[in-house]
Amino acid sequence: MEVLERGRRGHVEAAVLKSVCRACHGGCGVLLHVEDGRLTKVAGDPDSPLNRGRLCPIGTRTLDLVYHPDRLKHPLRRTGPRGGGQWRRISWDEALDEIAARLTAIKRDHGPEAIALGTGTGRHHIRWVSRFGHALGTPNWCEPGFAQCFHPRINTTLLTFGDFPVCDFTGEVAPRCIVYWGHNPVNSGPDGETRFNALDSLAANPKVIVVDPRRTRLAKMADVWLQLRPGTDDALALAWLNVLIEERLYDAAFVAKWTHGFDALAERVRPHTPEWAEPITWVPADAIRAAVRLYAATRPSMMEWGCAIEHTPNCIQTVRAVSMLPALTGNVDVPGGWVFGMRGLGRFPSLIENLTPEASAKRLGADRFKLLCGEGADLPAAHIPTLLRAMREGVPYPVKAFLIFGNNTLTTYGNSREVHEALMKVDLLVAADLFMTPTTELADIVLPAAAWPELDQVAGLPTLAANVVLGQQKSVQIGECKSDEEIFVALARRMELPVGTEAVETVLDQQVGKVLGMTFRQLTEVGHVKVPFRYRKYEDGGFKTPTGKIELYATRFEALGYDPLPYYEEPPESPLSTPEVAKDFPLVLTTGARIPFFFNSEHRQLAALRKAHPDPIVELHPAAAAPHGIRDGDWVWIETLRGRIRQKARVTGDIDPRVVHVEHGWWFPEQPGPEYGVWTANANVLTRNDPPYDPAMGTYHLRGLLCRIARVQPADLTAAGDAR
Ligand SMILES: Nc1nc2c(c(=O)[nH]1)N[C@H]1C(S)=C(S)[C@@H](COP(=O)(O)OP(=O)(O)OC[C@H]3O[C@@H](n4cnc5c(=O)[nH]c(N)nc54)[C@H](O)[C@@H]3O)O[C@H]1N2
Ligand SMILES: Nc1nc2c(c(=O)[nH]1)N[C@H]1C(S)=C(S)[C@@H](COP(=O)(O)OP(=O)(O)OC[C@H]3O[C@@H](n4cnc5c(=O)[nH]c(N)nc54)[C@H](O)[C@@H]3O)O[C@H]1N2
Ligand code: SF4
Ligand SMILES: [Mo]
Repeated sequence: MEVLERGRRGHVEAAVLKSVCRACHGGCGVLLHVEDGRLTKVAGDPDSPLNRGRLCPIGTRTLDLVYHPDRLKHPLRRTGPRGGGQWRRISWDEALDEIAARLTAIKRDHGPEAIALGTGTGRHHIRWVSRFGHALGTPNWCEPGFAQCFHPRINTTLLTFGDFPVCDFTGEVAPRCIVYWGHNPVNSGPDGETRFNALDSLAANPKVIVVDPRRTRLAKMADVWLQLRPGTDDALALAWLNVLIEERLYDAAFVAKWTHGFDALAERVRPHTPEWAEPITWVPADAIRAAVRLYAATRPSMMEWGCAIEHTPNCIQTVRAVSMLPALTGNVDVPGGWVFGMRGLGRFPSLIENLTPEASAKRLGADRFKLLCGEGADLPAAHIPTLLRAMREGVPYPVKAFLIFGNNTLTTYGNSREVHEALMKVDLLVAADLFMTPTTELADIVLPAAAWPELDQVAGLPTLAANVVLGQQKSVQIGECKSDEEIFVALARRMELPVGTEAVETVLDQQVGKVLGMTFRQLTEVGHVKVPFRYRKYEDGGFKTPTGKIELYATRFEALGYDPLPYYEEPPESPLSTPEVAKDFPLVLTTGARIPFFFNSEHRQLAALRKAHPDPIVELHPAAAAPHGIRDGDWVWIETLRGRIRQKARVTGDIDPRVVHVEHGWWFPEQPGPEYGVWTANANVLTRNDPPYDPAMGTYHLRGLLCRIARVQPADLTAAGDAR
């Protein structure tokens, strides 16, 4: 069926529209069926090379999301005290006028940097948040994943490989070996790939190596599973490099021709034998050797790396060390290995040129974390703990306004209690979201955001490499919801900003037109475009680095003042670095392994998904559970130096007896607002956001902390388990 006519607000009355699911980082092609102005079915697009007609549990429940009765449908203004849960419906004009007027006043009285913007991971509008910030003149925007998710991998590889590598799942040759390093794409895709491509690659029966403290489904089918102590990936990766080099298992011809600094790296990793790594990582030296030998002997191979390696304060050097494994084995830009994409989508007009050098220098954290906030960053962002301090204490200067476009700050930033304190301090808090959350409840003005089937966008997948470009199109209008992109344009126009006032479609046309030579609407008609692909692009003119080679010894790191070679650093809170804390908190805590039914803090209100996973689950070994009388299904207190939460026990032999895993993102939409139980089971009550941080990226510590456990007694439950 063709789209006959779009309604005044861009929606359609009846059609089957090609689009792309963005309920997670996105990428699955979909068919949106619309009848009488209502979305009636969302199906996987059989023509999409990224999912071939399939959808995951979350994508499958799209109608439940779009038509959920609790969706925010019109702007709201707080009437009582902040967090008091009293609201009044207002019009968009009133909401935008008030926000525009207050932002203009803050800008005038305190400078544009006193306005900060926040958003969530990989959202359709993520780049529009920084664009709006740059149009406003503020360098301060942030996203909880920037310092600890994906961007450490992006910024590191851009500086040392000259490009960002992704796994070649849609290419000419299937991988013969896949390493899943702190990554579980069976549950978590997509994050640089799509989950269906990742699953399909297993059909060719590759050798599988898993680096994970938990025996996941992938670990169960692995040829080698390395069950490491959380937070010690740097030590383990250095030991891999040691074995590759000492046993001469690397690709000598590739290394000689295409890498820089091999001898310095060899010297650096010489002491880091598997025997050195064993007591640190808890992985037997023999198992490390077996993994490296299998990896080196089986090509082509893919390195599937995940955010687990980015959740410690030695994030960048961990990423560096792991990235060298494909480099030393020549698995770069080859069929079935790591590849550099063709950049099918034009560079996003971020308007960063609107910031003067003086304004950029004020970005919170820019003086310290150059890969996150400064000249080493692909898209610089503010350092979250520094920003929160500016909100709380006015140091180094006050941040007066925080505008959140799609982030449940109280659940996904480290150390939720401090976050709460900061949010309570700002003069103006605005939140755009699909639902009321414990975070939007603290706002002054809440804006109803359009969900992904209700808006126009483009997506380039695999992320950044963009070999497939997909068009996402508005199908229906829900209440008075507006897309975040439209909100930015409306605010920019109202504030009469010098830039950032073009219509959304004009910007999409620019992005699509430059590279694909078509308009955005033409892209949505075809659904997706596959960009012609080439391997071994470095053979024409080398890698895009100062030396033209993959920089094992990173000259640009050195120029920025960081160690050009990877090193090990014990996490700041661990059995080895803080043995005195370990006396009271003897177990190692890791958080946040992904669940297929929820995306971070989302989807807890969708009944079908919640039924599949009703409670937050803490995983612990029978040997850890027994001394506390904890049995499978019991509620368990998990406590760190920051606070305590409770989750329900899964007592399992699939985790090390010394390790506990808790799920992240939990709140309970069914419980009374304004808190919705956010202090009960939220992993970030346990985590920390204080120094030390990664010196280049400012990363704080989410995995590999210290905790203790206890069985929740029936009397505790009546006390509601409040963590505050
Ligand atoms: N369904 C769904 N999909 C998602 C998300 C979601 O919430 N739900 N979130 C999205 C986001 S934001 C991201 S970043 C990705 C994350 O997805 P992934 O990168 O796959 O990361 P996780 O699932 O958090 O963790 C992967 C594995 O790391 C293990 N692990 C825990 N601690 C450590 C450690 O210290 N070292 C190592 N090597 N492994 C460790 C965990 O046991 C887990 O099995 O998923 C994205 N996709
Ligand atoms: N302890 C611990 N903490 C973690 C992690 C961990 O593993 N452990 N993982 C970290 C990582 S890797 C990441 S990336 C972050 C993720 O953090 P975020 O990506 O910020 O995820 P959420 O906080 O769930 O925020 C998403 C919010 O956006 C809303 N939303 C959905 N679609 C839209 C939209 O189109 N527009 C608007 N305006 N709102 C929308 C949702 O309703 C939800 O409230 O969490 C980090 N926090
Ligand atoms: S994997 Fe992501 S993009 Fe694909 S259907 Fe699920 S939520 Fe949508
Ligand atoms: Mo993430």
